[in-house]
Amino acid sequence: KVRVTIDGITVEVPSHYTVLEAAKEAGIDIPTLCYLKEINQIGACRICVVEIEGVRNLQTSCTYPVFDGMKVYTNTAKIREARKLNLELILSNHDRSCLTCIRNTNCELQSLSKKLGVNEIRFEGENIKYSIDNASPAIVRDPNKCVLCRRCVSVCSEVQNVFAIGMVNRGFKTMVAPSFGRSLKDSPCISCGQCIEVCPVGAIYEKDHTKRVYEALADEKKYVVAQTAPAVRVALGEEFGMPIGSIVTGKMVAALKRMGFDAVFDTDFAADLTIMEEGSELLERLKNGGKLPMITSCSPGWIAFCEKYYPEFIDNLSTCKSPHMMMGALVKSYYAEKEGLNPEDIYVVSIMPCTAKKLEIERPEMQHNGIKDVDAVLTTRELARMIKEMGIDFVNLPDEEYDEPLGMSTGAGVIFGATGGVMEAALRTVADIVEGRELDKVDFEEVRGLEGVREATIKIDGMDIKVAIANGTGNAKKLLDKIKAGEVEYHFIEVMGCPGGCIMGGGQPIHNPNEMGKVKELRAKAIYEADKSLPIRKSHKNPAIQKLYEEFLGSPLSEKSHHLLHTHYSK
Ligand code: HC0
Repeated sequence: KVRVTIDGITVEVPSHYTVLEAAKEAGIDIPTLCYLKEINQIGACRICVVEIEGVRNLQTSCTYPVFDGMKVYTNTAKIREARKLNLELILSNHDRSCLTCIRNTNCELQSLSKKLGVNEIRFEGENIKYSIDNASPAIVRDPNKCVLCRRCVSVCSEVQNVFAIGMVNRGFKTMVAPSFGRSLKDSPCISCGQCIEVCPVGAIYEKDHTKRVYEALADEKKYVVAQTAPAVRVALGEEFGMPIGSIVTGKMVAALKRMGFDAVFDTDFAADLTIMEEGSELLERLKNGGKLPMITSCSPGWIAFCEKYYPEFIDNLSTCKSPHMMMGALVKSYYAEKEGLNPEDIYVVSIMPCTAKKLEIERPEMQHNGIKDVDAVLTTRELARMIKEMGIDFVNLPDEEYDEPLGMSTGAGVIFGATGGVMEAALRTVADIVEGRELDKVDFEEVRGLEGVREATIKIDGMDIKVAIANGTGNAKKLLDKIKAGEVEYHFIEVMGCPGGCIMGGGQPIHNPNEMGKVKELRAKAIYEADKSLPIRKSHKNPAIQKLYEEFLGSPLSEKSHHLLHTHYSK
């Protein structure tokens, strides 16, 4: 440990700390812009500059290491002026159309301008007008808003190991972009949207689907169905100032009904259905020598990563479509039949914490007879925007119930939203089926947690089932490389494309990315609370699922199931 004095306050901190970390320990807030703890500590924006006694020039506190006896000043006139000037220079080359910006009122540049007392624009840069890259089905990139902080580049490469974007050109022409002037659409981008979550401004955001949903809602011929993903219910409230980790399922359903959706269903129902199909597929592969390890296929960011970087694992993927795609297929077949609706008149909107779902619904595998399973995907943020635009007082809404029959779900369905949840839900059902009785065990704590890669061995009917879980594609890479090297062997693997699973999807409410650890914990806690609060917690016990098999599908892996609920990805 070393002793450091910052603005007269002395603290003892580990010797590997930076000045910024030491200041935090001393309760001193140094403003930052490009800083992302451990991922992007590069001193690019020079907002966090400080004075260090005995050291020439101002230094960036996010990069400067502490030393014993160090004396630091964070709040002198010289520092305040330098920070303000640095910010003004960033603003000089920024498209300052704040009023119409997607991040208006939730922008770090905006709040920093206020904090540092910028009250006039003194300088103008070259302000080259770039075209907006909106060719990708999921992600839009606006270089005019970019402040070159490089957070997105770091997350894309260091965390997700995707390397879709980097720094190109020099001087005023410097920008963040895919290589060779390509669009994101033609880059290795997997549409996970983790770049959006860390962008301090409105330079990168999801492809808008609100317009097409407004149009569908206004079209009298259309029967418009909403379905809500597990992770949305534990995050949507944040957009309305509610505490992080609030469970707002009932209010969300009430809001969707007021918005004019004809039916509101729960993707958790389809998650239960996925467990029936995927659990059966696993047992089938175990019994008949099928391809192992079987790897979950519900995260479209992960699927895109697998296709682009690990095609040799494509046959390991479960053939199950992701739950919301299964729901779309069922609404346009089972539900349409039941209600006497023409599938062509049904418009399915998935409310998702995910940006890659926008890519997924466009895949040719995800349609039948030219009719798409799902027509639009709204992120949690887009739904919140629509609720606000429609003047709905979300916080004071009563709790309302999903519609039947596709609104009934279990605790196993809801835990899909957190890393390890699909695995746990599958184990709850597979264990009962293999043992041939209903086990008391519901919680499989051994697969929970937030670490990037986890593994466990689960004993079921005397058999050792070896499982692993990876969240974030960078962690998936670590796991797959070990499997390829023959260092580890598993029967079943869950991979989710985003670190933390869907609760941390690229479509979720945006907070200061340096506080996301806490956000992740609180949202995950809420997911497991939601699970505990439900009367039924195993997918195969869901009466609506049982009825679906009786009335329509026959049995898991039946011909009809294969036709509607399964697919194949090709190399
Ligand atoms: Fe997920 Fe899903 S759990 S991917 O994370 O499997 O997005 O929340 O909706 O489809 O159910 C996201 C969340 C889903 C799907 C489910 C799965």
